[in-house]
Amino acid sequence: MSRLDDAALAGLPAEVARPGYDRAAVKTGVVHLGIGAFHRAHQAVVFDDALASGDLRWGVLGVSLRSPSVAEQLNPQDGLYTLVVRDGAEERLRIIGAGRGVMVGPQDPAALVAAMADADVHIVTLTVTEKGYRLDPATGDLMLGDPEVAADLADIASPRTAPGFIVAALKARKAAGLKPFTVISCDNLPHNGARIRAGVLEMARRIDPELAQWIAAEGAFPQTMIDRIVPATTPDDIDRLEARLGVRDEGMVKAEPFTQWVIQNRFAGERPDFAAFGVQLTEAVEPWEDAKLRLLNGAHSAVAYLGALSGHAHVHEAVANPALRAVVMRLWDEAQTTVSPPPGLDIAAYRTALMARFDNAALMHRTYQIAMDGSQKLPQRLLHTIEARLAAGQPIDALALGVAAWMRWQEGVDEAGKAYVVQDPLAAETARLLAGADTDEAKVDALLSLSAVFSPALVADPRIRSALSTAYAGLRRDGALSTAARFLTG
Ligand code: CS2
Repeated sequence: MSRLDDAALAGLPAEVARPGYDRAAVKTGVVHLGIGAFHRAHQAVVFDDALASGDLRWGVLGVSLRSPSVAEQLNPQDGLYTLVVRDGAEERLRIIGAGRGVMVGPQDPAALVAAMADADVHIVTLTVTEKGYRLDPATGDLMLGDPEVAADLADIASPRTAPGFIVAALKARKAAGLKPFTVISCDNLPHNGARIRAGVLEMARRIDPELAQWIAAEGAFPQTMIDRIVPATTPDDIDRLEARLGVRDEGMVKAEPFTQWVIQNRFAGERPDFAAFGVQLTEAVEPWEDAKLRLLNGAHSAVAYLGALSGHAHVHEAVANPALRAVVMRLWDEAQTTVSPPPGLDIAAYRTALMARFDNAALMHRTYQIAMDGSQKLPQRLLHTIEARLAAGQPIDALALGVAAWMRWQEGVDEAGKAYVVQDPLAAETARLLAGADTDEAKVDALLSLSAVFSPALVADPRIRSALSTAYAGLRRDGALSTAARFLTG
């Protein structure tokens, strides 16, 4: 079967939307670090909209910082792929043409730095996941002990990390008399702009203080809130799409209809007319970010651990269980008192819409996928919310159950006795801590000693220890559904 590529576009079924602009005339204005499914279903669509409007400056060079797999999917397809939007029985197909190919960082770091230093590039976006920033999750400091960070500091001409590539490219731009590009973090991190800025400046300062000063003065690292549920593509999704397209698309992504991008109105140079393509530009991103991280992502993580432990493979199946749905509702009751909704956001309506998004059965969003990297996700999704609730003297039962479920998940065996791989940068550490403790309380205490996850102030609060111990003991003794069932009546 032949692959999707430029030559195949004309022969696609009529209902498939496709680029109406001259792809050969597109320039590369954006470099995206970490080209996973999320970028392809979210930011790339906005740049594709910009191209479709006739502004041909916004082609996207994708970058993988590790594996060549996305390059192998997209490069033979002239950078093209299908966005499959699923809602109930409805499925809409659109070919995204913004992609200008994919480079694999480790294959030729210097070539990537040169590409990022090109005068046509105005924006560098990132989705490198929480751990890709090389920042301590609890303190936000650059992890100088990370061997790849150390390697970047020793030889910035041949970087390995996301902050390293940004520093190296900014260094080259300064030397060439160019402006910096705007760096737009699109990961679910609180203050994502300030975080990547701090990491980049710290690294630059250690390499060349003048470079750091220039970046601080001329660069821009806007804060963003990004939102779209984009489950990992499965081989079955690819086969089904092939049957509809008549060509094979190894780079397809699937997503829900909802999409939102809020960007702080701060740029170092050129940008597309974002507002014309549905992006919200504002000075105050934080209220959007808090609401999204604490309501959507907080509930997602809690449901992922509780659901996966109790045998629910997908989010829509987990939230169809009344006890787990009740946990989500209670978690939202708890979290919503800690957020100040931005103008235009009605929390009650937001909650209703969110539950409908979780209920979208056509997405097949795996709980296991969301369960990944929990140690990196807990602070912004559940722990900051817990801190705010405790400071106000308010109960934290549902939030604590979410955290306890993460602790229980670290054991690597579900309630049916089935073993799974705990995918988390701290997995070896959590396994060691759990193995070294014998009682439920000791296990909770052992995990609370992870200073990269739990802040000292939180750990010192007896209320968190007791809430976690109760919830964790309940999970181990009665299982997730029975433990969750208390929220049905309470
Ligand atoms: C999810 C997010 O995998 C996860 O951790 O919670 O990817 C979530 O789907 C997105 O943030 C939605 O915008």
